[in-house]
Amino acid sequence: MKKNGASIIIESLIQNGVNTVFGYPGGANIPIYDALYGHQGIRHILTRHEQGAIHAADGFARATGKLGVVFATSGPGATNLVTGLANAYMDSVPLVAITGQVPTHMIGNDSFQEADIYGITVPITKYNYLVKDVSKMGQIMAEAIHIATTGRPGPVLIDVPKDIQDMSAVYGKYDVRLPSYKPNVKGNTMQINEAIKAIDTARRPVIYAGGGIITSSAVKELVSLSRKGNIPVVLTLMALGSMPSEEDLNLGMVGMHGTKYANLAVRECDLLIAVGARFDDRVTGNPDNFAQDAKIIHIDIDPAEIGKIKQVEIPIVGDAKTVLGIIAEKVKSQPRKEWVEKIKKYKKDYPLKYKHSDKKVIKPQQVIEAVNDVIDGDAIFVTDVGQHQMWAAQYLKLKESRTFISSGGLGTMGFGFPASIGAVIGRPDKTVINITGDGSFQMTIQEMATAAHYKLPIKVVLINNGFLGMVRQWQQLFLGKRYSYTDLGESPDFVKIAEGYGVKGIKIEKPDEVKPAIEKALKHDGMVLLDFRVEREENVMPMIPAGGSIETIME
Ligand SMILES: Cc1ncc(C[n+]2csc(CCOP(=O)(O)OP(=O)(O)O)c2C)c(N)n1
Repeated sequence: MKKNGASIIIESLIQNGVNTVFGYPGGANIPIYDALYGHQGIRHILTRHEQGAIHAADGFARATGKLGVVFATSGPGATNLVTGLANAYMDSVPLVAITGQVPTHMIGNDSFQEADIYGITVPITKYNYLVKDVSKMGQIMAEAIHIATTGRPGPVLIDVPKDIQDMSAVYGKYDVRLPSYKPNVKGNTMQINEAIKAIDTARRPVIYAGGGIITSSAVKELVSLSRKGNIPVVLTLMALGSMPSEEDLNLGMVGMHGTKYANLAVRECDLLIAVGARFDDRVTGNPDNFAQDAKIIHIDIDPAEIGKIKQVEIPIVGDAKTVLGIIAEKVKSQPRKEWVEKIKKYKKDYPLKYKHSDKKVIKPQQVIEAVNDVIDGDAIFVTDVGQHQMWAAQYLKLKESRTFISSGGLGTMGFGFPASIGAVIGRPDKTVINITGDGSFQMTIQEMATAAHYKLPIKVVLINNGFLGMVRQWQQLFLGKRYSYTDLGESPDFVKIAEGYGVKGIKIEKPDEVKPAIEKALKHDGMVLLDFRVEREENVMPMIPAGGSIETIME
């Protein structure tokens, strides 16, 4: 059957199980929006900014495990997607972005709202296309979705000139055959056997789990390997939630703001089993000193990650779930009593801690603890970037995967609130809580209009310290308190802003009001913005300074 390019886009999405799209229209994608008009198969969420749309699509993908899809027009619409694409690329999120482009014959003429989004996004997408022939539209859609969602997931951009959207072609069924793209899922048997032998003979092994555990749904396999071999687990920011916080052998986050016991375990291990993790500098500090006495097994679906930062003795290219499944089944069950006792002692001796306030000022950590008390891990938490993000990562109690959503690799302020929109659209059965800072929230604050319009019951926990807190912390610790342009000055009236957008706002200034306010917000049907005025100069501890190691830890 013949369809125009715009309808082919919509039909391919539906055929591939996509029923939710986030986006923003403009001159160059009018035909795509026209194809959507009155369409029953796809729900389109209109945000207030393209950055909001792409972070929402990203949050939707992270919360559900499904593909996120975003539409934007040419020029400024497309360039507004750049941060979101880079964000999804760094965190391996499956996303397809479809941008309108000026008509084919006008490309290269500096036409109105023309930007070479194909060229701009080459380094921040897994793959990208400029469609020049409508007869390829169906095939390109099938390929793009396949590439975005398989192997190591990532964002794919398809730039579609307006005339291609209007032209017609036959639309059928498409096989994806990409000879040069074949992710290796199974892993090499000899290397897997070598890994099993190394685990069986290790006395002090540690599993270093990354976001790949969540992407490949390897949670069960991870927990089973840890329990069977009595192997402690340290998690990256991206892997939080992949092992229940309550699990004894879960040592929480590792790295710059990780727990001291997680970092000590890595320092002392004789075998590091890295799975779906990429030895990011916020984890390793100085890579030479990271797990310096350990043999390293590295399991990753992306061969480019292996050996990139750290020399590895046993490389395994494969899917985390498949490979861990085999390893967990075959390793010997071992008590490893001495090692486990040592870890338990570290956990007891070096707990996360902060000075409780004199009852007059709210401590940010106390807000997160109150969230735990009220929610008991039964929510999806979405953070922004800064101190509040690290406190959330340290203190939140989590029960299952896909319940901690955060911008890890790019560290994008302004990600959290729109990503919460995506999360709540994808998981309407869950309470969605955005933990944010006054700096981050103001970067995409306009999306409150989207939340109000679609009646999305997001609860925003705003840790308001009046500072760009994380930068201020570095200025305090390393630059002798030279607070250069990090003081945000007088806070705006967030309650009034919330009310202006048609949602509820509550300002909280006293420690004993913290918990009741969270309870009240949860009882309220719609969105609530909780503006917690907290201690202005609290620091995130422990901290291993950039490029440092456990020896340089600040507590
Ligand atoms: C888009 C963007 N710009 C700048 C930064 C650098 N940066 C990292 S954390 C931070 C401060 C964040 O402030 P806020 O959101 O208020 O959170 P807090 O650290 O106070 O909890 C800044 C400016 C960033 N990560 N992202």
